[in-house]
Amino acid sequence: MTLGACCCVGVLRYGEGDGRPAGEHNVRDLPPPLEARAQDQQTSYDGAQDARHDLLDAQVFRPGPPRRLTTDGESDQNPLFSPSGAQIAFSTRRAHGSFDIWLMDADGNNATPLTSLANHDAVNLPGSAWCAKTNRIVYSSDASGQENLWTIKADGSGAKMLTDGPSLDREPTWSPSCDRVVFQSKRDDNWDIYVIRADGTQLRRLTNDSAKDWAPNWSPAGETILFQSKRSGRWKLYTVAANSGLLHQITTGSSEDTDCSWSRDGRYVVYSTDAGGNGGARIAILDVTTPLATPQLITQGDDYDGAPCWSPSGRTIAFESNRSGNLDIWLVDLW
Ligand SMILES: [Ca+2]
Ligand SMILES: [Ca+2]
Repeated sequence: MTLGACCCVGVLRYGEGDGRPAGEHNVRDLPPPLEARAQDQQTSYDGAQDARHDLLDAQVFRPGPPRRLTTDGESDQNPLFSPSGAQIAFSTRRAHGSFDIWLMDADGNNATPLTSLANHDAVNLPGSAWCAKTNRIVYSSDASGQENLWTIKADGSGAKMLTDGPSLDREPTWSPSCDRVVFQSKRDDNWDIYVIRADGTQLRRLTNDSAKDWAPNWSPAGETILFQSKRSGRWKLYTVAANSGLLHQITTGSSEDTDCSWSRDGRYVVYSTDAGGNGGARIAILDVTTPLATPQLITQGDDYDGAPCWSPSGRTIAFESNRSGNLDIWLVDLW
């Protein structure tokens, strides 16, 4: 696919399809026997956070009906709450054929372009891509002719390129103090997770696996980075410690789990999953601080819901959905 083509499933990525396999929907695994789980704990993932299966039976939240926030005929994707919660940034092709980042009020009013790159793309990730301290949004763009990381102030001024060179750098988010950016890059011929300081120095590779590692989001609670990886054969969620590189698998089972980001207190992870329906994908929430916790579906139905982002107040999830017939930004209140 050419640059600028949208996969329309999963977090928006130009140039590459989501890879979600057909015919694997409506599959809900039972958890493996206790013996098998004990073995898994030793070999593949964090025993303290065991049992991230497709059970979907947690009852922590009481979500209301989803509310549609945008109605434009073009694709509106990747909602990103401002630090105050008053605005939402998103990626859209409204202005011209390429993607730009737009801002709107949290009620959907006053949508205006933040970037305006005819013939080039600018794409933000949901989650921790908008820094409260500097009011800068970090994003990926091919404005220089190559796919690099950029930052821009939320008033549209001061766009700066953070990485350069021919490597593919995508899907950046800030560390909690905004002194570092975590992102996915193919600079070593393989999609892995990297960290770089906000001044463009001290690039570090965090993962090194032949499978795709995508869409990292930095925990607001500390030095843990959440991402999605296909290293088990399906998209599953993992965390990696920013300092030690220690890896934990967060979700297991037969579902495809993507588009992960954090609640503002770092207790919950919100993500998109094809578990719990007859196709499409739904929004799920998982408590990653409680052993044996199971996910809870926050949206229902067989449409596609993806790219969720938690509001700063904690009450609302913004997400992209095709339930209206094309991709729009939707909200769901958790109580
Ligand atoms: Ca990899
Ligand atoms: Ca739309």
